Amino acid sequence: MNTIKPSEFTTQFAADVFEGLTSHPKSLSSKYFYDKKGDEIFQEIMHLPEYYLTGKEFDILQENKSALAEAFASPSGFDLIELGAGDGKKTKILLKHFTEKKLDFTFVPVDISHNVLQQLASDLQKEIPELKVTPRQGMYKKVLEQLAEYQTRKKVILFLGSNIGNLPQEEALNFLKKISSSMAQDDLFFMGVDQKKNPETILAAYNDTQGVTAEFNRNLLRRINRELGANFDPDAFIHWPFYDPETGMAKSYLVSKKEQTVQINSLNLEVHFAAWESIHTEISQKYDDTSISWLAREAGLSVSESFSDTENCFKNYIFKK
Ligand code: AVJ
Repeated sequence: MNTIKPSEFTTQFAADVFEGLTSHPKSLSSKYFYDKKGDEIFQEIMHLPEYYLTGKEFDILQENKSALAEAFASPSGFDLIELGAGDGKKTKILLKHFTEKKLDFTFVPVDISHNVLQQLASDLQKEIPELKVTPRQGMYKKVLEQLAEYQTRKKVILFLGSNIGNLPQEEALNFLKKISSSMAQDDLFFMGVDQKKNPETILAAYNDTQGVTAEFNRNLLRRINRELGANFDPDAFIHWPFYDPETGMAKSYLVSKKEQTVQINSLNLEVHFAAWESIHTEISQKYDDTSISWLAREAGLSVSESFSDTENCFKNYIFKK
């Protein structure tokens, strides 16, 4: 039936979808959630009452902006490099405060999407005209390597929103090692991490009552329909998130409500689903101080300061070498 070899696929997306849906158990990567439609749904998620992460981190930044200004500032100035800048809503708290305090710094938003960067740069130009912005388009890894080479002054790397949670432990560690190796002695890494907490609270964040997160998950099937000419019926799959308090792992699945076969034309592939067969789509790992310190140590970093809300719902850590 399939005459196309994975190595012949024209995009990474096509190759990964083929790989994921011909594996047992089936899986798809959450990094493919974020097409144009997915970006929009994620914006909606960030405003949901159940999705506490965004609001908590916003409050932590607001509450601690002076302490952060103090920790980041340097006599010869610094570059504030944000990985996965998005719309910069949370970062603007810091950018505004640092600008008011007349800190000498340049904001370097890094994103894979040209559009996102363009939008952000023009937004910032309007909102904070005095701010120096130097966007960098590309993959984090590449950009980090380039920045390490051309470095002339202190770097502060931001990675907000608990995006680290989407990486399985080994990849999270490799990511931190990559960060660490791009850092010079005085550089800092500032990361937001969702914390272990009441399992009910975590589960609700990934299973909102309006079904927005369910649509976010199903959008992956719609994207495969759009981009790879498939005929998934998204409503034939249920959104199934669950949280394991032992590992701190929130996992999301799409579960086939019935036995069915789906055609993916561009992959020349037929995918068979048994009734109640799953596709694993996302990990949102929750951490605590112990697991974060361990990861940091393994990566050659240490926690120099941490900031949290009163319930330790979410934490932002400053790491140094
Ligand atoms: C953007 C990766 C932090 O895992 O909480 C939100 C993505 N998925 N709802 C998360 C997401 C379902 C989010 N991150």
